[in-house]
Amino acid sequence: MVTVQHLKRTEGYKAWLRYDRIQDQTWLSENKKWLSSITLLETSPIIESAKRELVGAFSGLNGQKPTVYTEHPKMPTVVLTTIDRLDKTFAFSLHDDGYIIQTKDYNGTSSIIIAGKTDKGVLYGSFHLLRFIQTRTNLNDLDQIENPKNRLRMMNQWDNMDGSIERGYAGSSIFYENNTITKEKERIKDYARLLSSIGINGISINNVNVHKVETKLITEKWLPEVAEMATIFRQYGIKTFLSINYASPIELGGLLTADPLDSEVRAWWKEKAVEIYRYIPDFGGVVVKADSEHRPGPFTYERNHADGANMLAEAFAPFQGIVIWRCFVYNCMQDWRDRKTDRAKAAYDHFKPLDGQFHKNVLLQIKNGPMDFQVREAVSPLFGAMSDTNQMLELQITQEYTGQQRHVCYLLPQWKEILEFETFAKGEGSPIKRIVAGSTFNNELSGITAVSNIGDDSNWTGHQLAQANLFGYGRLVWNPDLSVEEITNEWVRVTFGNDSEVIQKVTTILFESWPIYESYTSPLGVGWMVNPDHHYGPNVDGYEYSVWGTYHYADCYGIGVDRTVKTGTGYTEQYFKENRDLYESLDTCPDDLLLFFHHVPYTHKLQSGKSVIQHIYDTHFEGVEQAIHLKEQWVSLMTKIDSERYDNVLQRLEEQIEHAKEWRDIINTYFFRKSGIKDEKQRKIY
Ligand code: GCV
Repeated sequence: MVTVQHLKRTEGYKAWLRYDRIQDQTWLSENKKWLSSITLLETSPIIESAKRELVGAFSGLNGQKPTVYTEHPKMPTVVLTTIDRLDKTFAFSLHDDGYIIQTKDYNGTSSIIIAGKTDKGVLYGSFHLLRFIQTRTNLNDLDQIENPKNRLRMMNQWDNMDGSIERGYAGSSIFYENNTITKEKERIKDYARLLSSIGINGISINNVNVHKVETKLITEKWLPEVAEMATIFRQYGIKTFLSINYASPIELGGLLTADPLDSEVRAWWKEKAVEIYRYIPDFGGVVVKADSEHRPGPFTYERNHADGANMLAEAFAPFQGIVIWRCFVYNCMQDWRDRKTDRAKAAYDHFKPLDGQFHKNVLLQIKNGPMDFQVREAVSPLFGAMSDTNQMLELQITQEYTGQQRHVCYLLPQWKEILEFETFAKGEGSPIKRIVAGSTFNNELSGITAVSNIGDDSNWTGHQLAQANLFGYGRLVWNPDLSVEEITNEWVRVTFGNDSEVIQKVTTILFESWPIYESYTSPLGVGWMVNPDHHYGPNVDGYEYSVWGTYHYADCYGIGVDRTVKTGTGYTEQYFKENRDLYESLDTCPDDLLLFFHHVPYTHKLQSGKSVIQHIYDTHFEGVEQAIHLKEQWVSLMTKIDSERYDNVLQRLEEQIEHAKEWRDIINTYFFRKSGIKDEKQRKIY
């Protein structure tokens, strides 16, 4: 069995927390003095974590363990403290998780002061200092103030207690095995370190599909061990949440109903909350998938989602617990003859009428798109549509529809587009990033969450380059105003070092990867076209003829879903006017979402000037060529990257090329046969 001690020595396991001996003599001559001591003006379990990180890192970077003081030594030192302990010259306005890092003479000693509003800020600031060092920043005049833009910065694990991970592509769960909680907690601690280093402050530790065994996580059988995990995360400033089964009062409590308005059901949840908080006093709250994909929910009792969520909210409110209620509610068994039902409309239809009815401690979790984490889809019109309701954005780091961590697909550019999307909810200046940060409607609760992409593979994410998605997620959620370029540059440097050729090439590979993946998979925003169930690989009609019907309506004349008000499902109506008009008209609908909004003939001319069919052929041929080029760029870095990580990426890029060819051929042949229209460039189509 591979032990964590062994894993710790592997390159992939270190991820971006790597502190190899610094060889850069120029940098050392200016900055080495900062690596020899740390001063703790106070302590707490979280500040102890910060100290451990700095001691471990400085030892590696400098080849010598730093001295730890509790009072200012008469030598340059890194000071860890909460800001209130410092004098009036430190009058900064910090949020709870905010911090400053300043190089300054303090108490007669030259110091790098890391001062947080709370101890969590101290920890985040310490990780920030380490990034400065890893990117060889001059430490002699630091002056940084950081306040996270999002209060809740969460991670959702889709881990099951049998050790499997729903949509997991990097091995088995690090949390569970054989229907128990794993005894080996070291890896969970290392995960907590990774998450905390990028600013994550909440985690729900089990799948939103809560099956029989996991339903019991909120019972005394498992709560002591859940509490142990919560202790690990707490030391890194992360609150623990659980996904719960809406029908728990029946399954655990022996009640005959889970009706949210039933007094016994309400009393059952209240007692349950008391019990949970007895074990975990700072428990974050619960995540709920209800009335979704066959999971139980309030609809069974002819109640609505506000009834369901508020019942739980009442139980958790006395402990400041929150109820994160997912809006992924739709009819997953849509009949192909029914051309009016539109899955894309469902969340808005269910939730918008309930605006203003949810309790203060309910937070609605909305997937970025109205369908399901496709390579490209429109943004959910629910963002900004509920001015009196707390909203949270859900992204998917795990690459369910974007290559399953066998293809490189860097998702930051996609997330950035989503965050910057102008909803016009309160006129111009209402991008999604402001709505979910709570600033557009002054929400007390708000934030961003994402489905994690890690498992027990030695490098956490299966594909070494998929680590960039995890890192980038945290950094972007901390500050959505950061550019993708800044975050990417940082990740490449902290992961692969500061060689300019490595930075340039890895950055290029990452930046090109999403457009390339899109080009050889499903075109023009139509989505799906994957094998049902596991969702890997091409199958154009996979969902067209499945009971889980999700349609693109391709026939011999054309393709796409007519979602217009004029002739289609009326989905475009759900957007604010500017976007509704943009998408409704064929003249203005952006090419990349054309088939999401319109059904058009294959001969339809895109804004690019090409016909739809020629666009499909061209992108599929070009996508494969570009995938080959990704590999060429990687190969040119062979001597500059350790063989473990080099080989991991090389093997996956080779697999990606073969798989891209399969996508190309299946898609092109399908549309050639359907349309009967030849490729203008007469390339080989089977
Ligand atoms: C956890 C999609 C995925 C499911 C997932 C679901 C959800 O349908 O394929 O695996 O279930 O989304 O987000 O609830």
